Amino acid sequence: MNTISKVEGIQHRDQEVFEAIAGEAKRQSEGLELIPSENYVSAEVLEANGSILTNKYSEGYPGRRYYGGQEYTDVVERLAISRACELFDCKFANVQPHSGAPANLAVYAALLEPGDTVLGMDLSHGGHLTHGHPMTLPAKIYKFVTYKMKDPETGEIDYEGLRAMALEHKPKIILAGFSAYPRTLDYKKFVGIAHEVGAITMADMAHIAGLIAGKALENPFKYGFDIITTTTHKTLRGPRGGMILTRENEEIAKKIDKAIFPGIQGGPHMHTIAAKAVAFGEAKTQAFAEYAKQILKNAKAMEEVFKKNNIRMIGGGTDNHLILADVFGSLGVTGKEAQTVLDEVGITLNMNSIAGDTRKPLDPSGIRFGTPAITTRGFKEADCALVAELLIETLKNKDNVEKKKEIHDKIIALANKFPIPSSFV
Ligand code: DSN
Repeated sequence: MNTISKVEGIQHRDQEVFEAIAGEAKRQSEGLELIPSENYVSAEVLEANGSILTNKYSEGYPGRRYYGGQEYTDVVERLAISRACELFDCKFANVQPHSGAPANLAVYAALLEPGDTVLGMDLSHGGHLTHGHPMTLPAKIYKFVTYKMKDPETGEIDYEGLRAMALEHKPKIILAGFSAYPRTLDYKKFVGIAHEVGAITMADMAHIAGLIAGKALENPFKYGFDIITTTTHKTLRGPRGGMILTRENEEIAKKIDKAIFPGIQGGPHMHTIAAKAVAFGEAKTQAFAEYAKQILKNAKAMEEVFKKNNIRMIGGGTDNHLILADVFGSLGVTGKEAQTVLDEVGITLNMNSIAGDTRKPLDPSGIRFGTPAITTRGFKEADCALVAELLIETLKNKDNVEKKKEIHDKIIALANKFPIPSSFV
């Protein structure tokens, strides 16, 4: 398979789309990607994702499909399933979810009746929209109650509060997981509380799946969690997609399969499933384990620089791949201003609300950033410390055009030292 000729094809036949892809390739290559949920896939993942498997309809599951011609798609899906189970030490995997939101919806649909209760982390304390934000479909069907951090300065979860909520609301599912939380969770406590109230335990590990696969962070299954949902494109470094893992309960796994298809999805995206299989194969290697550990070391190096500059971090720092910094409280720069000015110098991250934020979500007090993507490019601790210095220098000089130009040149020079692993333009 020759990816170059494919792109020459686009270049010659559809200049408009080609130019947009080429522009994005340049942006990804010359800028520094600090959005903690983004990453760069390998050439092999990209190849599988761009393969002719996109032509195939495969409703159903391996060995029981509704359309003919499945001899190769079955191989691909079985490989993805068995590799996922080996990687995360569980018995069942559904690799069909198109992304994290449908994966979470499918678990709710599989295990809850309308009106049933889920206890998850509050969005403003690091949880995710799909854990019950009022504007989402699940929140219109099910009842969500939330727990919070005990103290945003340490990041420790309020486990007494969580237990009290569980005893009061008797949730069917207790959900651990986050998209903007920098500390580790005490999975044992979650499982203990769930057992007290007869709840199923679900971990949404979308952000940290790669860190768990690489054994840099602990696996919730080790503590008896029932279900894990995840995306496959963040730290796991696979294609854009989702996955649901069930530790050992076959009845739950069967309900989840039915909830995905025919419940909420139609034909699986077999090209993406092939790319997931390739990514899971990569995640089993020693090189990936080293990558996962380096992500954490790099985040610590950035934490040090933020500490040295007296910039407040929610949770006081990080145990994982991300940092949530209160730039409004510490530097008087809003999250939106920070995101915009950093884009100007070639650093991409996202504005983010922080616990107790007095500002609005579209112009919050915080920024969220992390190290998965730059670690893939080969950045080590000293490089990440330099990035953190440049980031802070930019915020301190947000109106100084000359200074920003100087920083931008430094960012391009730094980025050019670390090529992105795969791009077909
Ligand atoms: N959008 C993802 C993130 O950035 O955390 C979560 O869905």
